Amino acid sequence: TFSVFTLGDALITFNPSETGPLRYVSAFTRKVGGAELNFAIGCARLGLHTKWTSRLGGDEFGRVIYNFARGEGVDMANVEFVENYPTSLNFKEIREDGSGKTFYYRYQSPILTLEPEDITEAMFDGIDLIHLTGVFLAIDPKNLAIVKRVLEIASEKEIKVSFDPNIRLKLWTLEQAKAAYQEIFPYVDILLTGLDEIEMIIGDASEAALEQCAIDFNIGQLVIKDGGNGARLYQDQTWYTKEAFKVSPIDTVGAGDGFDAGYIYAMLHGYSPEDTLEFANGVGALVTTVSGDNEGLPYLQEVKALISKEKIIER
Ligand code: KDG
Repeated sequence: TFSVFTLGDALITFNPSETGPLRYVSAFTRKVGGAELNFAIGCARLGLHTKWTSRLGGDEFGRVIYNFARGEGVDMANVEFVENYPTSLNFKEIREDGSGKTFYYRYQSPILTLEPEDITEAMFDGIDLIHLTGVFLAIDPKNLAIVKRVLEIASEKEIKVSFDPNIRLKLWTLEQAKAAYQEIFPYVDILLTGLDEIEMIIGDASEAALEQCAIDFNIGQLVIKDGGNGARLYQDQTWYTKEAFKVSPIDTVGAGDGFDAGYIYAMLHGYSPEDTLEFANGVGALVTTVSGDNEGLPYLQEVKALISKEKIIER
């Protein structure tokens, strides 16, 4: 079994009971979210050993997140509770097509208590891949130092690094995001980015500009996610493309994290570039068919069934 490491904040996510403007929604379902935790759950469901590093509120909601993640089989050895830092909340608005808006109540997140010294070499024993995202960086300027410490250990131990910019302009400005990415990209082996995101970051999403970005930052695998239009990969001076699966989305939040988990699973297992993209597309598509940020993350058999169009016996 391959082992992956990720690090990030989690929130209680409130999914609306109906679509449309949040101001008219009066009932919500309490769920769990957080980009890196979604990724961790995705990896665990596919069968990877997944270590998540985080800090949770020492409150009832912190326990909900802990028990949920542990129940999904995520390795919680690096997760601690902190008192007097209430768990952050995220209220979602969802439109008819499954897309939506995010309303954060995230002021003093428990993960602000994580320090660079808390990152030890021993945490990375046996780790095959480290996955980081821009959400963690966006939460606090200090988190760049933590990420740099992780990247230092990654280069020392020659562990592959994947990164998803996950731009959240409700948490920081594009200028702040770009400055941080400039520092991170040179250490990234696999960049998993939305097409709109990379366009915001480098100002141009033409193939020539993307190829230049991969060269400038020495990114071995540049993966471009484009939702319902499929995904592309630039690797060894070659472009690979794979169309998306046709599904009826009801909640698209978390699809990108699922794609990342699928990509990393397939890549670690030596799938070809096209098969890796197809597997990742499959995971992303399945996430959108279930309400919640991570509930739709599939088990291995479910992705395989989608890809091979094999019928799962249901009754
Ligand atoms: O990628 C999905 C995440 O955005 C969601 O689960 C909540 O972590 C979150 C965030 O900060 O937006």
